[in-house]
Amino acid sequence: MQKTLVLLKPDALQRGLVGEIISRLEGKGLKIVALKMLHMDEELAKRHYQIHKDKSFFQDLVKHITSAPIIAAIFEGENAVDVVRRTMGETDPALALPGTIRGDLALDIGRNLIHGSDSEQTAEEEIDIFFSEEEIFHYSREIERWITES
Ligand code: IDP
Ligand code: MG
Repeated sequence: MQKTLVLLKPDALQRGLVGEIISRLEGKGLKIVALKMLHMDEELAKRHYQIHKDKSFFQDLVKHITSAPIIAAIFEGENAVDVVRRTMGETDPALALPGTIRGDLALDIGRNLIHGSDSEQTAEEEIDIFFSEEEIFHYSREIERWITES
C-alpha cells in the first residue's frame, strides 16, 4: 500500500489547526501509520527542501519551517500520494480550491500549513529522512473493507 509523508508546518500548530487537518486526511479514509512532533533544525530543513535551494524563497522557507515545532506523519492508502496532494490543494492558497485544506484554511503561499510528498519516489526518500523503521506501524483496521472495495 502506498505511503506518503505529511508535515503540519509551524503555522498549523500555532493556529490550532492540527486536529482539523489530520481529521480531513483521516476522514478521507487514509490510515495513520506514523506520527510525531519535532522541531526541525536548519540541517534537516535544508535537506528536506534541497530541491528548492536555488529558489528566491528558500531562506524564508527554511526560517519558517524551523521557527517552531511541527507534526510529521505518514499516511497510507490507495494512491495516498495523489490523494493527499489533492486534499491539500494548490501550493498557493489563493489559488487552492474551496474544499481543500489550503483553499479553506490558508491565504499566503509562505503560510500554507501542510507539506505532502509529490511522488511515490519522493515519498520514500522523505519518509526515510523523518522516520526510522521502528516508528512506522503495521496494523490492520476492521473498517478497511468499508473504505476500499478490493
Ligand atoms: P508544495 O508544498 O505544494 O509541494 P513546493 O513547490 O514544493 O510546494 O514548495 C515548497 C514550499 O515552498 C511551499 O509549500 C511553500 O511554503 C513555499 N513556496 C513555494 N513557492 C513559493 C513562492 O513562490 N513564494 C514563497 N514561498 C513559496
Ligand atoms: Mg513540494
